Amino acid sequence: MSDLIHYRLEDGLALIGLAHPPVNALGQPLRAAIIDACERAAADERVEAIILYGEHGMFSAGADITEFGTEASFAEPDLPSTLVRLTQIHKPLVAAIGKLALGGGMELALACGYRIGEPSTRVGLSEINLGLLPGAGGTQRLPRLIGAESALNLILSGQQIDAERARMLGILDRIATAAEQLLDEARAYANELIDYGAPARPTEAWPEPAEDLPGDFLARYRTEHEPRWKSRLAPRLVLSALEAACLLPLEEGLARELALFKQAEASRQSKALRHVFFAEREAGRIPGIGADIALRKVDKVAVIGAGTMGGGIAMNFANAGIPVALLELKGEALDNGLMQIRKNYEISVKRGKMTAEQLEQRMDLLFGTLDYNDLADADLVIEAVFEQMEIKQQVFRTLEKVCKPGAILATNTSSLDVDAIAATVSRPQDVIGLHFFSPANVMRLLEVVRGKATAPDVLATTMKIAKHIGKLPVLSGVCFGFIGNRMLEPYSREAHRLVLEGATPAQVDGVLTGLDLNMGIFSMLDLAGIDVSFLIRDSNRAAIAHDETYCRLGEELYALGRYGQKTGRGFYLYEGRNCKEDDEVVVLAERLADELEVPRRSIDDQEIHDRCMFMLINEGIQLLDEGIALRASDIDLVWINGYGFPAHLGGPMHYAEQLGLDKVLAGIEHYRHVLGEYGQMWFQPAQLLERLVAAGNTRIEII
Ligand code: T1G
Repeated sequence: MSDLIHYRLEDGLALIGLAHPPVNALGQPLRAAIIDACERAAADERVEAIILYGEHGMFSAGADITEFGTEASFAEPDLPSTLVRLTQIHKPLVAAIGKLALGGGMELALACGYRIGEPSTRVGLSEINLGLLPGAGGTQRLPRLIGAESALNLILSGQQIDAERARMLGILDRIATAAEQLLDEARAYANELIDYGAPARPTEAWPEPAEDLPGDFLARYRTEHEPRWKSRLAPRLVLSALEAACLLPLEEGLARELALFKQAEASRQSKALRHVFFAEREAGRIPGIGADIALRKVDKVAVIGAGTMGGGIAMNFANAGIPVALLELKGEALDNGLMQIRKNYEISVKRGKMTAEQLEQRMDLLFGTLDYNDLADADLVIEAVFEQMEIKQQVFRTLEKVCKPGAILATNTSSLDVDAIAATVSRPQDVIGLHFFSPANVMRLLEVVRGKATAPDVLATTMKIAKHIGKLPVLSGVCFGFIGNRMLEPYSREAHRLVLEGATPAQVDGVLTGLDLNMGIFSMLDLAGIDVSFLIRDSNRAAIAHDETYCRLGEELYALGRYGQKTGRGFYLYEGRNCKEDDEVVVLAERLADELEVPRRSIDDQEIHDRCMFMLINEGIQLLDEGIALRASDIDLVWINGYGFPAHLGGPMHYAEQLGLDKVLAGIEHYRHVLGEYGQMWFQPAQLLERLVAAGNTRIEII
C-alpha cells in the first residue's frame, strides 16, 4: 500500500486516510493509491463499510493543479474514472470531510454515498477560478444531489460554503460535534448505515435535476448572467455541462462534461488563471529571506491620519482582531474618521456580512487619539497623511521621538521616495513602504516597498502581517510610482495623446474594457480624481514631462476645475451614477491639438490597443530590468489586483508573452517611426525586451 494512504481495518470498517500533505492534491500517485485502497476494501468480505478521510485534517484541495496542461492530468487512473469506480462499490462509502474539500476533493466526496463534515468544514467547486469547470463528475452529480439551480449557482460562484450551508443544501448528511470527533462520528455513522442495511449509494435526491424548473430556465439564466461573464469561457462551458446534466443520462452527461473540461483546460484563459494561482504563492518568496527568519511581533498597530485611506487601513487590522490607535491632529477630523469607519461597518451589517455584535467588537479595537505619545507602545505605525514629502518627513521625525525601539515605521505613500522618508530618522532599517490601494479595507493588493536600509526582518514581518490581514503583498523597490503607478504613467500618457490625435475618451476606454479591463483609463482617472493625477504628475514633472503635449488634456481639465466624478465633470459628464460623453472634451482636444500642432486623424482600435498596451508592457519589463520588481508574475499580480487587468489574461506580462514578445517589440519600433518626434521620444523599447527577443526568449525574465 502506498504511503500516500493510511489503510486500516477496524470492526468491519475500512478506514482510508489520504496522506499527501499539504493539501491531498489528487495527482496521479494519490489517485492510484485511492483506487487500490478502495478496491482492497471492496474485495475484503470483512469490510461492511468504507470511510475516506484526510489523515492530516484537510480532506482534499482537489486535482493537482501542476498537472494541468501536461500528460499527468489524465494519466491513469484519471480522476473521472477513479470516481466512477468508487460509485460502483457495493458497500456504503462515507466521506469524512475535515477542514476543506475543494474542486476534485469535493467531487471525490460526491462520489461517496454519504458525507459527514465538522463545524469548520468548508466545501466548494472552485474550478471556475482557474478557468476550468468541475471535470470529475461535479457538474453531473451535484445537480442530482441539490438540484440544478443550486448546483449552477455554487459552481459559477467558485466560492466555498460552510458546513451548515452545505448541510442545508444536502451536500453534507451530518456535521460532527467537533473536528477532533469527526472520525469517531464517521465510524458511528458508518455503523448505523450497516445496521440499517443502507444502500451503497442513496437514491439521488434529484434524479431529474431540473424537474422543478421552467423549461427555459437555462436559457434565461444565460441571458441574465452572460453580460457579467464578459469574454470568459468557463462560465459558458459550465452552463453547457449543467444542460447535459438536465437532459442526459448520467453516463452520457459525464462524457459531455469531460469533453467540455478538456476544452477549458486547453484554453488560454485557464492557462492564464493557473499562472495567477501560482504567481500569488510565488509573490511571498523573497530571495535571501528564509522562512525561518525571526519576525517582530505585531500586537498593536497605529495609523496616522483618519481620512479615507487611514480609516480603511485601520479597519484591516481591526478586522483581524488587532488593536489600532488612530491618530489625527484635530478632534473633528478624528471623530469624522471614526464615524466613517462605523458607517462602513454598518453597511456590512446591513449586507449580512457581519453581525451588530461584531461591529461593536471591531469598533472597540479602534482607539482614537490626538496625542502622539499614545503611539509609544505600537509595534507597527503606518502614516497615511497628505501625499507631500515635507509633511511625511515631519511625521517620521515625530515618530522617531515617540515610538519604542524596534517599532516598524511604515509610510503609505503611493509614489514618493521611501528612502528620502527613511533618511529623516536615525533608524532607517525600521522604515518600509506599505502602499495600500483605495478603498484600503477592500482592495487586496498591497505594494510592500523595500527601502535601501529596510531590515530583512522588517520586510519579512510586514509581508506576513499583510497576509494575516487578508492582503496580497507584492514586493517593490523604490522608484517613482513603485510598480503599479510607474506603469500607469506611460499607459495614461498614451491614452491622453491618442485623444489629442483624434480618438475620443470613450473610444479609448471602449478598447480597454473590450479587453475586459474593469475600467477604461479615463473612467479610472475620473474616479480617482483628475486633481489627484495632476498632483502626482506635478510632483514628478521634472523627470517625466519633457514634451509640451504631455497629458495636456488632463492638465486643461484640472485647470477648468473638472476633477471627474467628484465634481460631476471630468473626461465624462456625470449625472448621479450615469456617465456620458461630453462633446466639450472633444472640442477642447481639438483646440489643444491645433495649438500644439498635433495632426488629427481617425484612429483605429488596434492602434489604441497597441499603443496603450505596449507602453504598459514595456514599462513593466523595464521595471524588471531595474530590479524594482522581483519577477514578471509579481507585475501581473499588481495590475490584476490594483488596476483591474483581467485575471483571465494573466496580467500584462503574461499577456505580452501570449501576444509574442517579438510582436510587442515590433509594435513599439513601428510607432517609434510613424509617430515622428513624439514616437522617437517615447517609444523607446526596454533594453531587456530587446535582449529577450534577440535571444528568442518567449518568457519575460531577467537575462
Ligand atoms: N494542486 C496543487 N498544489 C496545490 C493545490 C492544488 N489543488 N492547492 C494548493 N496547492 C499548493 C500551493 O501551491 C502551495 O504550494 C501549498 O499547496 C499550500 O497552498 C478535477 C479540475 C487549499 C485553500 O482550486 O485554494 O480539482 O507554494 O499556500 O493559503 O474537477 O491552496 O507551498 O509550494 O494556497 O492554506 C481545484 C486551490 C483544482 C484549490 C489552501 N482546487 N488551492 O490555502 O495554502 S482543479 C482548487 C487553494 C480541480 C477537478 C478540478 C488553497 C487552499 P507551495 P496555499 P493556503
